[in-house]
Amino acid sequence: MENTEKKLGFSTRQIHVGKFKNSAGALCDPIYQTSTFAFDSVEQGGARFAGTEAGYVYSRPANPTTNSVEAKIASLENGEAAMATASGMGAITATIYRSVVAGDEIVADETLYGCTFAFLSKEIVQLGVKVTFVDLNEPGALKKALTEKTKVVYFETPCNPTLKVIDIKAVADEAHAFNPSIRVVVDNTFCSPYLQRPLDLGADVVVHSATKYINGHGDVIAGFVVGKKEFIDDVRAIGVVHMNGAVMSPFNAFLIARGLKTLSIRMERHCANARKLAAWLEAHPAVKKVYYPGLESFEGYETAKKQMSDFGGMISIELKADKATTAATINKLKLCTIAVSLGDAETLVEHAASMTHSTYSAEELAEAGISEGLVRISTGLEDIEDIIADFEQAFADLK
Ligand code: LCS
Repeated sequence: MENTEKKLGFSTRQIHVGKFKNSAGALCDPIYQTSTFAFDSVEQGGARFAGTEAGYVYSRPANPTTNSVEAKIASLENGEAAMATASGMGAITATIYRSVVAGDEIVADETLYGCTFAFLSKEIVQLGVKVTFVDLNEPGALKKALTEKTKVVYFETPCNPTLKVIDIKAVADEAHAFNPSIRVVVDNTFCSPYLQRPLDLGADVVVHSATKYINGHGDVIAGFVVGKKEFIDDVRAIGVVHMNGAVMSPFNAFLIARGLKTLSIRMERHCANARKLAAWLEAHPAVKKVYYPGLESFEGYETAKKQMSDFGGMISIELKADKATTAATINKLKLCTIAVSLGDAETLVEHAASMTHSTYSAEELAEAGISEGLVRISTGLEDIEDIIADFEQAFADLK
C-alpha cells in the first residue's frame, strides 16, 4: 500500500492507507490499548531506545493503532509524515515549541480560534517569543511584519469564526521569498484534507483539530501535525514526547480511523447543506450579513474557489438585531444544538464573542473583524429542509 498509495484516489486512501496485518485477520485495525511494549532482552530494549532497532517502546512516542491513522492523514494531506496528538491545541503547541526559541518571532493572522490566539498572544510571549498579529489579506502587511528573526508564519483558512479566506500560495511564496527557512504553518481544520491541501500550495506544516471534520462524529478530542518527515520526527521526539506530552490515545485513533472512512462523503454533504443554508440565510430579511466562502457576495469567494475544492460546512451570520434579541432567537432553535465545536453530524450553533472567542478582548475582537453579534453555524448532515425549517421557526418573530 505504501508504495502505490499516491496512485489511489482520496476516498480509497482514507479507507485503506495505514492498515496493518493483524494475527486474527480483523478488518479494522485493532486497538493496541497498551502503555508499554515487551522487549525480548535488555539489549533489545536498549537498541530500540537508541533507534538502532525498529520496534515499539512506549505509547507516548508511538503505538500501532495511532501510527495507522498518522499514515492516513499524511497521505490525505500529501505530506511525508504526520504526528497524532491528544488535541488540536496539542498539535499547535508542539509545532510552535519546535519552531521557536526565546528571541524568535512569529507572524500570525489576527483571526484565529480563541485558544490558539490565547496561546500566541498571552502564553508563548512569556517565553520570550515575539508575536506580531496582522491581517494577512491586507496588502503589504506580511512584508511589513517579517524580520530576520521571523521563524513562523501562522494562519487558518478559512478563519474561525469569520470564514476569512487567506491565499495560502501567496502567503507561502512571500514568506519564503523573504527567507526560505520560515516555517509557514496552516491550520486546515475548517476544510479537512478533502477540501484543501496547504502543503501542495507551498505551506510547510499543516495542523488540525481532528476533533472536527477528520473524526466527524463529535466523540473525540484529537489533533495532527503534518509535514516533512524530519520535522515530524522532531515534533514527535521532542515537541510531544518531551514537551507537551499531548499524545493521542489508541482508542481515539481507532475512532478516527472509523470516522475517516467516510470523510469524503461527509464533506460533500456538509458542503451541499451549507451552500443551501447560506443561500437561504442570505435571502432572509432579518439577516444582516452571511459569512460563507461559497457566496459570490463574500469577499473570500475568488480565493476560496482557487484553493478549495468546495466551500465547506461552516457559516457565520449577523442578524439585524441587538445582542439580546440575537441570543433569544438562537435559544429558539430546536433541532440545531447550541454548542461549540464543529464538523459533527449534528448542526451546532454558537455565539463566538462569548464562547469560542471569549479569549479576545473587545478591542481584539473588533480588530479581528469578529462582530459582537456573530453567530457561527456548523452545518450538520441532517436533511437540509429540516435544518432550514428550524431556522425559519426561530427567526419567525424577527422583522
Ligand atoms: N484550530 C481550530 C481552527 C479550531 O477551531 C480548534 C478548536 C482548534 C484548533 C483546537 O482544537 P482542539 O484542541 O479543540 O481539538 N475549535 C473549537 C471551536 O471552534 N469550538 O470548540 C473548539
